[in-house]
Amino acid sequence: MTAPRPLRILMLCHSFNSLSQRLFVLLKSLGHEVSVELDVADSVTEEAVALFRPDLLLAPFLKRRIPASIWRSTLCWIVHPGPPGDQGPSALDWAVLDGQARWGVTVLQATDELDAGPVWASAGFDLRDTSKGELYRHEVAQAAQTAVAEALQRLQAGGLQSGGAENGDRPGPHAPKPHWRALMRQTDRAIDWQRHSTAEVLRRMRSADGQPGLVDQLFDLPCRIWDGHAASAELMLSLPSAAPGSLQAQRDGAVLRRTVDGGVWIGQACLADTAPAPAAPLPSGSPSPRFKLPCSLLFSEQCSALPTRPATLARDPAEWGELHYAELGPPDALVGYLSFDFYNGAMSTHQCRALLAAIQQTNLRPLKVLVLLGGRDFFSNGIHLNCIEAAAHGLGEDGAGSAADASWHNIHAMNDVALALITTTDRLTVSVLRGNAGAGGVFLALAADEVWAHGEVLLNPHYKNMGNLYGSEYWTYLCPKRLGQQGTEQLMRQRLPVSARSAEQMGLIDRCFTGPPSTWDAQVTEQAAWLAKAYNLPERLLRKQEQRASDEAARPLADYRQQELSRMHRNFYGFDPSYHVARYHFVHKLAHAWTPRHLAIHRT
Ligand code: COA
Ligand code: THG
Repeated sequence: MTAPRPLRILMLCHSFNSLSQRLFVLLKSLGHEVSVELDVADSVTEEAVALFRPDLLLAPFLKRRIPASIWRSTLCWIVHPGPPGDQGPSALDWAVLDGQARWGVTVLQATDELDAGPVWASAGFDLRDTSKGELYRHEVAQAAQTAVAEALQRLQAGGLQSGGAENGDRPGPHAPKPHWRALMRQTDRAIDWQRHSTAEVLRRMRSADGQPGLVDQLFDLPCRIWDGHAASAELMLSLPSAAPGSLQAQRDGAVLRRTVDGGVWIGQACLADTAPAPAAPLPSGSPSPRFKLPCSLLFSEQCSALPTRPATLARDPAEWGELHYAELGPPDALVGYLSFDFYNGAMSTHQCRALLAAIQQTNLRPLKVLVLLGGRDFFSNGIHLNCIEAAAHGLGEDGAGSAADASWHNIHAMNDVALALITTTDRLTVSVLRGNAGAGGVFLALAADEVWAHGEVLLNPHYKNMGNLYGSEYWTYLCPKRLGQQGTEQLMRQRLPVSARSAEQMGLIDRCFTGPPSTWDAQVTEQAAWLAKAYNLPERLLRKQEQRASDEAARPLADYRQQELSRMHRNFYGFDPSYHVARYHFVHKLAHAWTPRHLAIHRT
């Protein structure tokens, strides 16, 4: 049997989000020629189809209707985050809110009726009790890859003779019963604090994760909220009794709100368009922010009256907190595990400083190996663009008076974390990417001796997409060590997502776990324990110390930092406003006006 001919595939997306990127790297790894067009306007999509003449148009994340002028002449597939038969724009939201036990992803053909076309393939998964965003980036992405790969096999097995739906519908393997579910409204998931249990509140919040968030009130101001976590029973017992709905404490940027049977930590909020400014001392002229922020930053004035209830580092993981530390293994082969589960992987100045303090605390422990686990959902996405943007609204961390100052503080704080890792030479350090990493978050990972990744992780190891940012985190030291100068330049120039597997192949990371996802955590502990008790560990550490000393003699780390930061200073404070414009667009989620040329290869 001859290998099927590669296809020309045009991806049409509302934005080039994590699911689109996962399918992009899958299609490229299968040898197809892939171009991307963002869904700006029908006429622009028609132009893209005319230019690229794709065999297939694939829509992994599309909110608008594909016009008949396109789906009648070109085979178009929709990746729908629901099982066969499920239809509508809020598929995952409903699945989470309804507490479904199993869910799925369907590849269906676009026709006139939304989500009702022939099914080409589907894949199912068990629905974990977690947020929509996390499901979307893990289970949904995984099932989407399986279903798209299967649909492509069917397409290639049947040849390309039948194009659009009109020249011969090809019914899928199943004939699902259609079930339309309308757009979820805020009233469908509204919280009644006088009535709903903690579990009920969390389910409602989790159904709204990412977008659109859940409409509620904090400090009597209408807002949308995200990032809910159950408070422990011990903590609730330690607090004065209060009516359900009362705000009682703060921790790690979150506020604690009492429910009828416990409490919920609320991490993030965004003021409703109708809400007045949250705090009196906003500098005159600065509009109040209308984007997602940590609650304690958005409501800093109100939060000053709430007691802070910090979580200790090494504690029962059931007690929620962003940072967590645990040790495993015998005293002579002790492994420390430090996780930093920051919402969306974004790391503000405060969060970087807290992480640095935690790393310094672990330095006092007699460890052989320190494992940096990042967060469950993301390893890290670098500096916190929303917190930086907040400075332009008079809400900068530490009183940063401008977004440029806030960016400057944040990158210094990130660099301090990277520096602490690079200069830890009395033990081995390992970064474990359990979720995606982007920009500075990738290079932070490279500051460890070894970098391992879960099999389905996606990396975006470049900075330029954020208004041509130069980048720091010692990338000019760390990346050439792994890829050489040429490889580094190519990676930075390409600005494309990279799968963990290809990152391993190119030498950017050391190990990518295979096998079922349920085994990855166990593989991490097994491998880390093995490193810690390896007979040659003392020699390895000696070599590491010698290498660091000779690197330092050749060119001090301070020099790398200074060179990178001089370029970043220009990005933050210079004449070219590209970074500030790009960040503004990103944080405010403004619609794309065009597709970046490095994605739309049909336009180059
Ligand atoms: N600083 C601050 N924020 C950062 C950041 C940084 N350095 N890096 C990333 N982020 C944020 C992004 O702004 C985004 O914010 P959000 O929580 O407001 O969405 C978040 O991290 C995740 O990044 P992104 O890549 O944009 O999204 P995703 O693809 O990983 O996540 C969902 C997707 C589920 C969260 C969300 O986009 C969604 O609801 N999608 C719906 C999909 C769907 O059901 N479609 C049906 C039609 S077919
Ligand atoms: N056929 C065609 N185009 C499509 C799909 C299709 N485009 C993408 C679409 N499937 C993905 N699924 C949906 C399903 C429903 C809705 C949007 C995308 C939807 N939208 C409402 C609207 O646009 O008015 C309301 C949504 C809103 O208000 O945000 O119902 O199968 N040709």
